[in-house]
Amino acid sequence: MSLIQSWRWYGPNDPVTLQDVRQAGATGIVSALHHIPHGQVWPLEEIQERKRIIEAAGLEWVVVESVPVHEAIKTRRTDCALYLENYRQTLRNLAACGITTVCYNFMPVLDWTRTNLAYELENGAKALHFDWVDLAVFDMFILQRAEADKDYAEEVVQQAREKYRNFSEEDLQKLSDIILMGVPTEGSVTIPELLQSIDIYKNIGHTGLRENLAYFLESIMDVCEETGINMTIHPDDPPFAILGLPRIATSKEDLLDILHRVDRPANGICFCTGSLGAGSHNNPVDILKAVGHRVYFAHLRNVLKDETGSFYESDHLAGDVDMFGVMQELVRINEERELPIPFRPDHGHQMLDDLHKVTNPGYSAIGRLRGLAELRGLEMGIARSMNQTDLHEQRHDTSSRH
Ligand code: DNO
Repeated sequence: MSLIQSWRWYGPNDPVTLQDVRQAGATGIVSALHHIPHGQVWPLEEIQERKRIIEAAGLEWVVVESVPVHEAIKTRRTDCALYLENYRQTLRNLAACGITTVCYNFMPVLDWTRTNLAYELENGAKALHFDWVDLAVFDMFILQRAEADKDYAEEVVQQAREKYRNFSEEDLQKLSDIILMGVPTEGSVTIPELLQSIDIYKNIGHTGLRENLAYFLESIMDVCEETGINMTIHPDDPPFAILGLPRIATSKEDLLDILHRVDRPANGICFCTGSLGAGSHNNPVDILKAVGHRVYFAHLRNVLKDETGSFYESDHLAGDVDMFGVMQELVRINEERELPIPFRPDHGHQMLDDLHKVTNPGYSAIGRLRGLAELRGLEMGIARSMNQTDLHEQRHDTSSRH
């Protein structure tokens, strides 16, 4: 049984069509009802309609990414009960349609964060980039967060000051738009909103956020267990505290803490090699070995870090993440499962013909097609050689018994 080769599809408005996805060779779709405002119940009919479209194209909707967790829940605001009830209802509706793997994240306010969405590589392709100096420019001079400079290395602060001096209004606006943008289609936050949230999270802190996550999980576990849903938390991207906001899914310790606090099979992980791999404190293969029993979904991509910890998204098989090691472990875990684990090539370079198109950052077709093809080949090679080794060992066993 192979892994389910999947593809994130943003829905009927995605410039990449389901036919394109089929040509890329994926069989599973990862999708969400992005048009429904955070916190509202996803109506059964709309889920059915999305499923119908996906199936009409000969594909299967295997994972929901994401059912967003409303800020009221993350911050455990006084009105959070309402949002928890809505979340529970959305899960019931999804399960009624047979979709039982749900991805979510617990990152405060912002989802994934980059400072450049079109970082040009030597070969002319474009990648997503995270640069500490640019983040410091944003934090110190645009956001003007109190004592922001204390959170960066001395050289980063120096370089940020210098860069700021040379930045035009337009450069600043561009940087700000990129950082404030979460997932395309889910809208951006404004500077005043972000500052306000930073204050709220200051009071919650790291410990409080961990407790709020456990409270969220405990509040939905009965629905998950009744309906067969597995929740998968996406690691924080990047995997460190930024802009003074706490982060609680950044490392092996964090993930183990999440699994132990709510120690139920439905409390699972979306194993994202790129998010975890961006932290020099992380070894993705080692992490997968520790939490693999609860991994129900995987995002596979690679990153290359420099000495300051800034990074860009590199080719899927070439970077700091040992993709061979990850795939080997994933194939091994999958062998023991009744239901295969879906993985998707997470992000891809904007390349070839896509350079002339307007695409969702990270989600153009051709770069992901390349990633999927490489990962699929890697999977096949590993699975075959594992089976051959098994066969060889079996033969060896029987012949030695004679
Ligand atoms: C970025 C994605 C994230 C992810 C969410 C999951 O491309 O990996 O946006 O979908 O964080 O909730």
